[in-house]
Amino acid sequence: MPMRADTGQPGEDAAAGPGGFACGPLTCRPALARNSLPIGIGAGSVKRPETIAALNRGDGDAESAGEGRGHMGKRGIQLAKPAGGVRGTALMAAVVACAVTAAPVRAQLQEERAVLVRGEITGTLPASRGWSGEAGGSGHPLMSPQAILAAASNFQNCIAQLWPQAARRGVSWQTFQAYTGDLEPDLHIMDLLDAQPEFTKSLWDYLDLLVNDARIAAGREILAKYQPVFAAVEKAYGVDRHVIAAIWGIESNFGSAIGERPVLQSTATLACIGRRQDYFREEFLSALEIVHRGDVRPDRLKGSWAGAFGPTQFMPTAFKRYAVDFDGDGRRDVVDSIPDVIASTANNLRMDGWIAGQTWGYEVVVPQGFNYLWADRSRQLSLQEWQRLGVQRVGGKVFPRPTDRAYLLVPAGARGPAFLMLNNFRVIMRYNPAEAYALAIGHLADRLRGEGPLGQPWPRDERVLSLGERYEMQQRLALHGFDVGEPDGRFGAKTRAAIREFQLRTGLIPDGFASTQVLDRLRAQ
Ligand SMILES: [Ca+2]
Repeated sequence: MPMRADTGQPGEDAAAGPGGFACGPLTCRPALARNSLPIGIGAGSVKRPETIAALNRGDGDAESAGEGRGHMGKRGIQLAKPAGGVRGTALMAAVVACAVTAAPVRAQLQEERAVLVRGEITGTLPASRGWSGEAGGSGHPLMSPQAILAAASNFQNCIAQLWPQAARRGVSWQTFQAYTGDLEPDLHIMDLLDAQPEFTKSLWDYLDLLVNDARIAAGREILAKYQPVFAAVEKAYGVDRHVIAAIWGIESNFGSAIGERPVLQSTATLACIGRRQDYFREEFLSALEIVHRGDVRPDRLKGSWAGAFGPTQFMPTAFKRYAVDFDGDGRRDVVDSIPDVIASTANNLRMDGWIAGQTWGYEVVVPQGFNYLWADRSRQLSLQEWQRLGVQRVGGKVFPRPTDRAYLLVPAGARGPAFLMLNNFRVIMRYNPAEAYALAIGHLADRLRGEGPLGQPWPRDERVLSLGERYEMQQRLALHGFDVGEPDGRFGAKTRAAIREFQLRTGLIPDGFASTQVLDRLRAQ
């Protein structure tokens, strides 16, 4: 679910580290939506959608999004059938005008670059389930109840106005009519778009959920069952089959958690209502192209609330860029054709810069007294240069390609495991721009290949900061003169850099990890 188009700077940062991950009781999603990636965690047992997502946006700060804020006990404003247009249209116009003039520039920029939360656990609520009627957690003017109601009342007009654009893409009037004629908005998606869970999961809990014995076993079965296809795809695209299988496993739990929301309805809703309309207009029009060309059966074009579909969760625009017809039936069916799913996912990674023969990264041990200022994405050294600095692979193994360049990542700070990340880690992050996500993919791929668990423990006694505490940390850092952007509770590159500087100034190890210790120090200052 490449939400790449939306992110601007893929891989800008991650949900890992300071931010934690937003997770429901059973699921977690790193960043939003590879767009939103619903991670199919134990979907079979999930009775209600739990979205998790910590996404990055803006300066790379991770956004947490989830269904969190309440699908229970909400007032549930009944949205009557979209009633006519004139009043609603006028109100909508007023709201839009307000949004344009009042929104801070930074918020606008963030919006442009935000990654969406793609995920949701699927097979859960029917699309007709209601919207809470509450304002979204983003505070965006287009997410107020009034704005949502106004936009919903104008929904049919909004869709009808997209016809000329659809026609320019080769969509026939017959197709347009057939698939938009009786479309209704799914307003529950507005709650999902703006949910901001107060509590997030730690990176280790997130990895435990995603990379476990059941998923490893299922992945090995998939690799064995489709061995000839994986081999042919690996040969054609040069992408490691274990990484493809890992993406399949993390995105949809090997297809068992794909999402039940009709993609046309979800993307149409988001194209006409709420704060991400420009982004989703492209997705909606691309979804129309897909049904017009007949690549995916219309009744099978279902997915997450953000519109990601199929076992590896392609967004419609990503489908257009990357999908291939590997089984030669003339259709690029990334839902029901396993060869097309595997090859399209490989093609996605290849087109994003995958280097054949290179792995994603290595778990490494950092020497005593190491200068953690070197653990920075901007410091790229060859593996042999890292070795000269005393950084070694876990278990004393050698680096097979010592001239590959890598950066050092300590996602849970100096007390947790360290990793040297190669080019292909960045490629995985383009699939879904969250460190936690990419780390889960890489680690699951290693496990599918037969390697063991990580060699170093996580600092499991570290408590992940709540949303409120993250706001507070940013505010306190800003009070001390550090640039964290506008405090928003989302931790990314800027906040991490500010934490490092504060750690240096106060004699702590400058690992950039947002620990409770750092917060305590800030409070004591
Ligand atoms: Ca095909």
